[in-house]
Amino acid sequence: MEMWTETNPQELEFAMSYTKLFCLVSITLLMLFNGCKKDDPAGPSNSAPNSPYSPVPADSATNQSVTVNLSWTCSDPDGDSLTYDVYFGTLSPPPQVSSGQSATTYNPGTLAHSTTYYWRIVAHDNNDHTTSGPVWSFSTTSGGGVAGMVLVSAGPYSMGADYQSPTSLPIHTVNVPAFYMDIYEVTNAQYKAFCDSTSRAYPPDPGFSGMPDYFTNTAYMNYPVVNVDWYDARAYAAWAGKRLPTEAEWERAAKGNADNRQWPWGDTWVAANANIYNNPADGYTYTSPVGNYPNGISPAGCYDMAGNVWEWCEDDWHDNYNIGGRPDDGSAWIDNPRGSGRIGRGGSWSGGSPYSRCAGRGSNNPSFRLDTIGFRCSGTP
Ligand SMILES: [Ca+2]
Ligand SMILES: [Ca+2]
Ligand SMILES: [Ca+2]
Repeated sequence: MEMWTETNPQELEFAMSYTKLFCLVSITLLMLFNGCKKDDPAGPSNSAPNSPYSPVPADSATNQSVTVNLSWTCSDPDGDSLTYDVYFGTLSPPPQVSSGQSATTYNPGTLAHSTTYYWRIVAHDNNDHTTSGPVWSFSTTSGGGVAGMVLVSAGPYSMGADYQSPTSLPIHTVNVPAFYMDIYEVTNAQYKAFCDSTSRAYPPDPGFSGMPDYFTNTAYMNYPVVNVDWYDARAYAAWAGKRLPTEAEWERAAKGNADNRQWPWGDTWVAANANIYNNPADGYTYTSPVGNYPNGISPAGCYDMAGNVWEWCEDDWHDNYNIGGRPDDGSAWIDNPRGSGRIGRGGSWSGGSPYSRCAGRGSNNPSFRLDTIGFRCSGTP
């Protein structure tokens, strides 16, 4: 019987291991069960919301309207009600712009043309779970033309006026083809980009009291550039892929073609609509930021066509419109050889309201730099 009582060491070891494993699994299961009970005494578990999807505009979409509304879709595996935080802007990642909204749409207001925007949605369920969606992007249309410009329609209008000095006579019909016009006067920031990329000299400081380093100070980057001569203005326009407006284009963009109005907004002077001299209602002693007077906008949609800074045009100066050789097709009136004066339009911060009228005309030597003269550009479609 020795054989029977003899113990096989391998069998013993296996039996002991099996017992150990059984105990271990039992203890683990017990711990897990107790753990669940401890963490979620209320009952069924909660799942986080699904990631927001189906963005409108679609991710990476181009040529989107500047008035586009954002929308998206989202759901929760448990059917919980959801709220959303919206992040939106031109930076990536974008900053938060809305918090805890229940709507799956967001209106970002009117956007800029030719700009890329980034956005992201964070979904919250009503059980404190959060899911962040990816960063989406889209870009806006150029406006059917050129960024920062309006397309002025073709057609006849009455150029000149009898309310102004004889230099604006006679009133005559001009047939201007469609053209683009800058919405704003050219700013310090825009002109500085041109100088920096072409090694052109910065304009002299105008010395406006209380406005140090007018051209380079970031506080004035959205103010109109001044102290640029006609050649500077022309060079900038060419660099920007544009050109200087003709005198006929400038006046058409300022007063429209429906009536021969005196100012861009109508026939009555409104002190709060334009930056001129000795006019407390406009709020500025020297120049003002471009686009500062929305009620002074022209029928074409251009700002500051009355006052702020005089604006160079392409044409040579002529004392009135009776002189032979006047073009009536909207082109620039240019002498051969070129004359000694160039046209300026719209008056400035340094002149009275009569000078800011749409048909008013000024002349300066093309090489003069003055703290009252800037410009805007036009373009051919
Ligand atoms: Ca949930
Ligand atoms: Ca003023
Ligand atoms: Ca102006």
